[in-house]
Amino acid sequence: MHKQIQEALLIGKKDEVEKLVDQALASGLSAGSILNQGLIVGMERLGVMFKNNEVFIPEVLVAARAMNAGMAKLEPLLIKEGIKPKGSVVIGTVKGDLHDIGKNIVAMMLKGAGYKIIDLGIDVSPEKYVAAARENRASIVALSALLTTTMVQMKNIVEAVKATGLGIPVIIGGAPVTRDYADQIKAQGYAPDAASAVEEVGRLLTR
Ligand code: B1M
Repeated sequence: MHKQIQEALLIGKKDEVEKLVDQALASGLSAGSILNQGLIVGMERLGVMFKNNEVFIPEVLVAARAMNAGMAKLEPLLIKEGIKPKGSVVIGTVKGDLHDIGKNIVAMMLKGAGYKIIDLGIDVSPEKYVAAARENRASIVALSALLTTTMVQMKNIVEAVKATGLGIPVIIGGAPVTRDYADQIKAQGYAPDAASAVEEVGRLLTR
């Protein structure tokens, strides 16, 4: 059943994922096992395929929609089962920047990997990141920028998060962003794509 859920997710069959999740629950599988061995493994497989250029943005978006549909069915049960998220991620596109497709994919992949996502959307000020990080006791703050003119905002946010003294790491990414730039502005994490972002967040939170 888990395998069938993964396969339906990989081809973005939202209705099929919903139907299979219902069937899996009816057959007595726990919401936690459906999440971890079905949906999350499916999303991990998709992440690898995306990284290897075997699937592209449109496929990722439809799979993400299917993942969300499956998650929506499981969410109330997971809360009842007491499955704790791996950590909470405050994510957004930096101030002045309206590009959100990549950020949404990163958020979706992280959600698929079991993190709680607090998505602040686009054009997010340093103050807003910091307030959301405090309010949600964030494990990590994730910044996306697509413009060379807005990636400079990342430095302000890294500094603002550091100034809270909460010790929350910051991960950055987006087309113009590089590992060198992350080092330069002292961001703890960097990832070139969504699948690597999941790996990098995992690495930063188990340090
Ligand atoms: Co804009 N735009 N755009 N645009 N746009 C680019 C980025 C540009 C490269 C196009 C070009 O000139 N060739 C260029 C930037 C040049 C530069 O600064 N280097 C550009 C420009 C100039 C502009 C405007 C200034 C144009 C204008 O108005 N004159 C304007 C700026 C608006 C603003 O933000 N203030 C503008 C506007 C727009 C639209 C609104 C029309 C639209 C955005 C719609 C939306 O996002 N909802 C748009 C789009 C679609 C693009 C292109 C065509 C595609 C971007 C995209 O979604 N890619 C883009 C050209 C291009 O990239 N080929 C372009 C797909 C997406 C999945 O990839 O976002 O890179 P990406 O995300 C990847 C990775 O980067 C990474 O993972 C993702 C998945 O693998 N990643 C992270 C992203 N965030 C991450 C965070 C992480 C880790 C990894 O950790 C937290």
